[in-house]
Amino acid sequence: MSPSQNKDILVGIVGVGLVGGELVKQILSINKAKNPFKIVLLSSSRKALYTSPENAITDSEGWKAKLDASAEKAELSKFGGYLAGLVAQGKGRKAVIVDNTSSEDVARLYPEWIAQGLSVATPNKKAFSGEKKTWDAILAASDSEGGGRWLNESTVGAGLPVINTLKEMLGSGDRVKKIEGVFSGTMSYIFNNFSAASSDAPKPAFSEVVKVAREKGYTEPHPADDLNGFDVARKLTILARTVSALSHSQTKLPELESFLDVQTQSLIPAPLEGLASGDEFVGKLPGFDEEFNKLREEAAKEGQVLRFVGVVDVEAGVVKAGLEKYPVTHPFATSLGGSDNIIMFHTERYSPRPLIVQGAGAGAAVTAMGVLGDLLKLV
Ligand SMILES: NC(=O)c1ccc[n+]([C@@H]2O[C@H](COP(=O)([O-])OP(=O)(O)OC[C@H]3O[C@@H](n4cnc5c(N)ncnc54)[C@H](OP(=O)(O)O)[C@@H]3O)[C@@H](O)[C@H]2O)c1
Ligand SMILES: *[C@@H]1O[C@H](CO)[C@@H](O)[C@H](O)[C@H]1NC(C)=O
Ligand SMILES: *[C@@H]1O[C@H](CO)[C@@H](O)[C@H](O)[C@H]1NC(C)=O
Ligand SMILES: CC(=O)N[C@H]1CO[C@H](CO)[C@@H](O)[C@@H]1O
Repeated sequence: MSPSQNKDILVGIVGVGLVGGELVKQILSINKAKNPFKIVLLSSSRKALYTSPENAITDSEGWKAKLDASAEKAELSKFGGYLAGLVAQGKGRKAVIVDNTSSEDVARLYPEWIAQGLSVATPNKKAFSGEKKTWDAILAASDSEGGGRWLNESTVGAGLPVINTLKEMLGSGDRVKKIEGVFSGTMSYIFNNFSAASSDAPKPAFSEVVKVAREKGYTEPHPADDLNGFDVARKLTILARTVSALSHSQTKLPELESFLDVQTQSLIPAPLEGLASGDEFVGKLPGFDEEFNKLREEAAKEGQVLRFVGVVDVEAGVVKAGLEKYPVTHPFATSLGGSDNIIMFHTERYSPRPLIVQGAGAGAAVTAMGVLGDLLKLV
């Protein structure tokens, strides 16, 4: 056995669609002589494909047909044991499971996987922003003898360096005062269009902007799933927990039992709350355009725009998501295009001018990059 074989990192990918597929492609594009990754498990919600490390997936096109033709059902409970078994057979081997689903069922298995010595890398926010007891179980499993690591960079801002930036600031003793940003690509698109910085820009109705965003595939099929603010609340929970966990001294931040503890302003008009159909929702939204118009006009009179932002105010001990006003000259007003994310870190060192991270916060290529960046930390 060559020494390099001992450094194998076995990869299992649960959920192979756009980004999962893109991740396979990015892993296989690493120079063979230097590539430590061996893809030995792929799974959709229906089927699974298991291979030995010797027969790991190497064909960035052919795997789809192989997975479709596989006779194995996707049984989540088997994945951990399969990978742990392979790790036990090769000295120095490691294994990581990539969860590319938005499934709560998959997230629930992280503590078990990590306790088995497997690492978990994922853009799925559910486990880290859900019930505190799940997150505590992940921490405990990772701290236990032989426990694996958990990697969460792509849960906030997809491939943008957000969590890593935060970790390095806190680890080196900087004190974070406040993090504020536009964390939802959908909300970014909607308000960049609805409330543009330039006074010459058209002033479309709110319902029209939402309708167009939906047609372009920027919103969930039911726009209320974006307008409820929960996606932002989940991302803020992950940031707030990370600040609390890694700050050198105790912070005033609340202990969030789950993302539901974040003060979140929903943009769903109360009478449309709970409508089951996305079409019906979009059909009735024009009835509420006047309210949004008024907010835009008030802001414009003050030389401001509207943005849906998330704030982790460490000094005030507040975590909140909602509609805020920013001057037309502010980066949140001027530098966002399309569905960009932007995140400002106000810290003791980055003061008075904050550190700013900005760019595409969604999309297959950048999200897969965020995950692969995490995998490279295991090498
Ligand atoms: N897309 C982005 O730009 C982006 C950016 C940042 C973060 N994220 C996060 O990435 C995750 C996935 O994104 P998404 O919204 O595209 O999710 P999605 O549409 O629900 O895709 C889920 C994928 O996982 C598979 N799957 C679902 N449940 C499963 C289960 N129980 N066992 C095995 N496989 C299962 C599905 O299989 P089938 O194909 O068989 O249905 C599908 O391949 C989410 O957590 C999302 O929040 C996405
Ligand atoms: C808003 O979107 C519409 C439709 O796509 C487009 O014509 C318009 O230029 C956009 N406005 C701004 C300010 O981006
Ligand atoms: C994200 O991962 C880092 C380790 O890479 C960890 O310190 C931090 O607590 C994690 N945050 C959450 C919310 O899981
Ligand atoms: C983050 C990620 O990888 N998301 C992808 C997971 O798989 C589904 C399809 O099965 C894609 O649509 C997502 O983009």
